[in-house]
Amino acid sequence: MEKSLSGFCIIENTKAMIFAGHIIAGSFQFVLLKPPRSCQLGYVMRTATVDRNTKETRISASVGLDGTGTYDVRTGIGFIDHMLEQLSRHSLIDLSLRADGDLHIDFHHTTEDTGYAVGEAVSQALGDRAGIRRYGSAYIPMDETLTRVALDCSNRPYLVWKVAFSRPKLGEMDTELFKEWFQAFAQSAGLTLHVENLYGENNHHIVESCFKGLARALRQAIEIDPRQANAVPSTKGVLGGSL
Ligand SMILES: [Mn+2]
Repeated sequence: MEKSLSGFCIIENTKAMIFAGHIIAGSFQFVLLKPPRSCQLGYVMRTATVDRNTKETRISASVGLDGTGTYDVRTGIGFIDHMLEQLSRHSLIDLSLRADGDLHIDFHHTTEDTGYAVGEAVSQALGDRAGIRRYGSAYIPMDETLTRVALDCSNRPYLVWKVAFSRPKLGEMDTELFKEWFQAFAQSAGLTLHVENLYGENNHHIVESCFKGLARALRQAIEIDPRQANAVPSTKGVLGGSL
């Protein structure tokens, strides 16, 4: 077995198979995925669970980065549930989320804190970020709407949000809160995240295309690159801390 216990690493590499493992929080799990034609890729499932409790919200978030896009989401805000289900489904990140927040005040704390919790879980599951593709981008059309999302799993949190809504509310949800969710997610997941709605009229389409774009871009960026499965994709050699 491989001596290195940190990050993604090749532990055996033959003509027919590549086995690789990822150590998260000291535990080693090994799962074989369906093999592509000529080789089998074995990945340790990259998972993490985050419990985040404040006087405003109590949240438990679990993610599986090497999942199938299965989800079990209950935040008490129907629209956020709908968006996070899209995020899971289109990123193939398995997501289990429970949030119990101060919705009697408004949706602000619960929206923002679910972004922090899910982002933190993603960051923990990424570990030292070795082996990932790092960058991802997507154009997402929804009827009359088109949105572009580009991101870098840089661990240098930064959000560019060029998204305008023509209505203050979608159902009970304040549309201004969507930026808060993306800001929190970018911060805790350690993403440089650029989201731009290029055009669109329907506010539901506009925000949903942002979440789907995030999902698709994230799916690319967190995928293991078999050409450099044991390397941190940075000339600095690290993707962590304040760089
Ligand atoms: Mn929808």
